[in-house]
Amino acid sequence: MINTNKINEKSKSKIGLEKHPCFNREAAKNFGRVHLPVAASCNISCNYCHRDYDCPNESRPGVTSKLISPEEAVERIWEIKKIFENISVAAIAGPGDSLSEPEVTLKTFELIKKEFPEIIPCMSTNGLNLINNLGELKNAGVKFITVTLNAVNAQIASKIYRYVKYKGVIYTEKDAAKLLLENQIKGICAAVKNGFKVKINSVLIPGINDFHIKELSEYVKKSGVYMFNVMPMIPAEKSYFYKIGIKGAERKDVAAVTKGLKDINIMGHCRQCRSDAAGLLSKDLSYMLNETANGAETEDRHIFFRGH
Ligand code: CLF
Ligand code: SF4
Repeated sequence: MINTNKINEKSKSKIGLEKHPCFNREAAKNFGRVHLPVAASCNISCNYCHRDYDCPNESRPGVTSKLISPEEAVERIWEIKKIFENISVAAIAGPGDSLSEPEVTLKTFELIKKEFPEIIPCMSTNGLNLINNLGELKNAGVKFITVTLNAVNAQIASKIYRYVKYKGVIYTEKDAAKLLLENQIKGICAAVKNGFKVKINSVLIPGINDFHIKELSEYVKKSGVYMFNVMPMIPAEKSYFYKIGIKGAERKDVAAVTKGLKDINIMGHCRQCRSDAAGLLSKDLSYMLNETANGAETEDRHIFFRGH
C-alpha cells in the first residue's frame, strides 16, 4: 500500500486532496461531496447497464436520478450547503457519461468555478471521450478524474461492451473494445501527465474479468494513477448480463481479488453512491434535496424518476 502520508503537505493542499472524501479516507470523516446529475446520455453500452437507471460505473445500480440543468446544479450546491456546510467537492457522475455530451458538463464546471471557487470539481467517465476534452476540463478547474477501466485486454473488454458510439460511427464487438481501450489509455496517460489526480474504477464481473484484476492493477501502478477502486458488479435489472444470468459480485469477492496486491493505493471506502448523492459518503442527504425539488418525497427514498 502506498503511504499517502508521505505526500508533500503543500502539494496536497494545492490540489485539495486533504478535503476530497473519495481520494482520501480521512477526509471522508468530515467532508462531503455533491453529485450533479447533468449528464443525460451515454456513448457506450456496458452489458451490466440499463439506461432506465444511473450509470453503474460509479453509482448504485437500480437507482434513477432526476436530470438537472447546469443552472439547477448551482442551485443544488447552495441547497446542500444549507443542510451540510462541509461540502468540499462538486462532481458529475452521470446519470449517463459525463463526456458523452461534454458541453453540458463543461458549462456546469464553468458555473461552479465562478460561484464556488473554493469547491473542488471532480468527474467520472467511461473514458471514451476523455482525451478530446482534457484541455477544457483543465480550464474549467477540474483536478480529480475517475475513469472506469474494466480490462486492459481487448478480448476481455469485448465481453463487457456491446457497442461504442464515436464521432458518429457505431463500433461493435472487438472493434468497440479496441477503440474504447485505446481512448481510455490515451486519456488516462494524458490526464496523469497534465497533473490531474486520477482514480481508476474497475467493476468486478465474475467469470469475465475477476481473473484479470491483477493485470489491471499492474497497469494502474505503472500508469501513475493515484488510486484503484474495485467495485462489485450488481447487474442492473433488464441489462444484458442480468438477462443471461450473469451473477453480480460481492464485497468479499473484491476483498479476495485485491488482498494480495502490493504497492498500490486501493480505495476501500467507496459507497457506490447515486449520481445525485449529497453529503458525507456515509450519510446520503440527497433525499432532502429531492424533497425540496419535487415538493414531496417519493415512497422509496432510493428511487425516483427522471423528468425526461
Ligand atoms: Fe463523486 Fe466519484 Fe468524484 Fe467521489 S464518488 S465522482 S470520486 S466525488 Fe466516491 Fe461515490 Fe465511490 Fe465514486 S464513494 S462511487 S468513488
Ligand atoms: Fe451505462 Fe456504461 Fe454508459 Fe455508465 S458508461 S451509463 S454503465 S453504458
